[in-house]
Amino acid sequence: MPLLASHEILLLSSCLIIHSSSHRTPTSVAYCSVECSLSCHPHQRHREHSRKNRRRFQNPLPSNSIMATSPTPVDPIDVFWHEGMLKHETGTGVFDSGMDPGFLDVLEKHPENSDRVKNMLSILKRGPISPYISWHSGTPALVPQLLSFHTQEYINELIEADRNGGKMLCTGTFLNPGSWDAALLAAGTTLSAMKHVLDGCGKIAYALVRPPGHHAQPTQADGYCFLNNAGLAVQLALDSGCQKVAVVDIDVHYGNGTAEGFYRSNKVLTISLHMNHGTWGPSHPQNGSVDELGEGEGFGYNMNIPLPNGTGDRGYVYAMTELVIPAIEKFEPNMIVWVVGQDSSAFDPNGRQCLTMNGYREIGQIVRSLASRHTGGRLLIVQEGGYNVTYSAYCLHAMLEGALNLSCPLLSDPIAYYPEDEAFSVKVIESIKQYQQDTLPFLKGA
Ligand SMILES: *[C@@H]1O[C@H](CO)[C@@H](O)[C@H](O)[C@H]1NC(C)=O
Ligand SMILES: *[C@@H]1O[C@H](CO)[C@@H](O)[C@H](O)[C@H]1NC(C)=O
Ligand SMILES: *[C@@H]1O[C@H](CO)[C@@H](O)[C@H](O)[C@H]1NC(C)=O
Ligand SMILES: *[C@@H]1O[C@H](CO)[C@@H](O)[C@H](O)[C@H]1NC(C)=O
Ligand SMILES: CC(=O)N[C@H]1CO[C@H](CO)[C@@H](O)[C@@H]1O
Ligand SMILES: [Zn+2]
Repeated sequence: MPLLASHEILLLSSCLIIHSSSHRTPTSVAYCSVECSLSCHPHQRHREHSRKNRRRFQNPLPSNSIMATSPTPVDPIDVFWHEGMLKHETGTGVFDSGMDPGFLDVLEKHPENSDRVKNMLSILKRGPISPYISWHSGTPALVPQLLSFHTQEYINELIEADRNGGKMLCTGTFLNPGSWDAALLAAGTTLSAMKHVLDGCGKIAYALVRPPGHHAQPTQADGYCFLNNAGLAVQLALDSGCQKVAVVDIDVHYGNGTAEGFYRSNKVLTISLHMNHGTWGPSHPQNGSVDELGEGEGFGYNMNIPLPNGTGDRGYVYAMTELVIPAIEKFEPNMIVWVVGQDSSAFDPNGRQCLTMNGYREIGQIVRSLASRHTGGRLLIVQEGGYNVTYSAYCLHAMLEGALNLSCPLLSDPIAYYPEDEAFSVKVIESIKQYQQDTLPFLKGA
């Protein structure tokens, strides 16, 4: 059965809006500069910035293109990227093992390869969402910046592994020549994106980065991750005066590294929705189960939401509505970090969660509205996993559409979806809810 052409644009007649040509002339061409203060409050500068960009959105595509347009002009998403991150080579072998058994003629690429990110990049550059994207270049992190999350000992270990020409740090996690520079770029690019938002230069920033980060713990690498990009950004927000930061991680795997980094903190609410995969050995001792709640002052501020296989769009939206929204409302963060992996999609080789573009779009809308209510709209999005080279890009597109709160989809889903076992996931989510309400001090009586 032929699939829809990749460039095919969903045309919904109810979504065709003809813009009036009236719009305000930009009053300033200044982008963010030193004038932007490092504060945790929405900044005037942002309004000028978005007004400038609005002009472009009035007529985003050549006149021979047909597209569904948003009724109101929207603020852009500021995407931070650097092509040096493509230089992290993860090799080939049996799945992610790096092993050649000798009897296979065709060895596949490691799932965390640069192709996946090339497609994410190109769908944002050349796809129908491109008019809503504003591009920024990332820069490498400096070693002292890494010490806000990682120990000096661990960083020294990585530097030495790089100096010695590379090392497998744990199963599937290869630091090869070029990897360390890419990892520094991923961390630095995420920090730049967070700084952009903190400085009031934009509201929604997306760090399109690899190698991923959410499994990297303060003292060890894990699950294709070396440096915890999101964790470093959270720490930057705290160091810049944000009192409370919420992390919502929808990668299909438990964001154990980020959880571990803030396990004893009540300033960071880490929430992770993931497949109930359990622990996977010495590099990932955490099970991601509901009873891993944080410790000391941080008790109750790590919420794990392990979801059954095949949870799907409606199950995820139910979990967001029943568990994530009420927790964020109670916590009242000043900043939200949305940690995204498209490996929770229906077609991912590393996951079994069956989300489709529709589900990602809806989750994006929910996260956007949480940011609108609590953080003055400020949101940092950080890229993690997502290993189906085609569908991950489409799902990223849908996520960002949700975050932009576009009224109509700009792309239809090119592949069909699996049926979901909604009744089962609802039961599981209800039991997690009961458990959290009985156990988490800040949620009691919610
Ligand atoms: C994970 O679960 C196993 C089996 O139930 C248990 O032995 C182990 O202590 C758990 N790990 C953590 C970090 O809770
Ligand atoms: C999910 O899949 C895993 C691996 O295929 C299996 O071990 C587990 O029992 C499944 N869980 C549920 C709830 O179906
Ligand atoms: C999203 O768009 C809808 C419809 O245009 C609007 O009612 C809603 O307030 C918007 N939400 C946010 C968070 O901007
Ligand atoms: C991505 O999903 C499609 C559709 O199921 C499948 O044909 C393709 O093999 C998948 N690719 C990867 C890398 O998993
Ligand atoms: C909560 C939890 O499982 N923490 C573990 C995270 O990983 C580190 C390093 O292996 C362990 O020391 C923690 O106990
Ligand atoms: Zn993942």
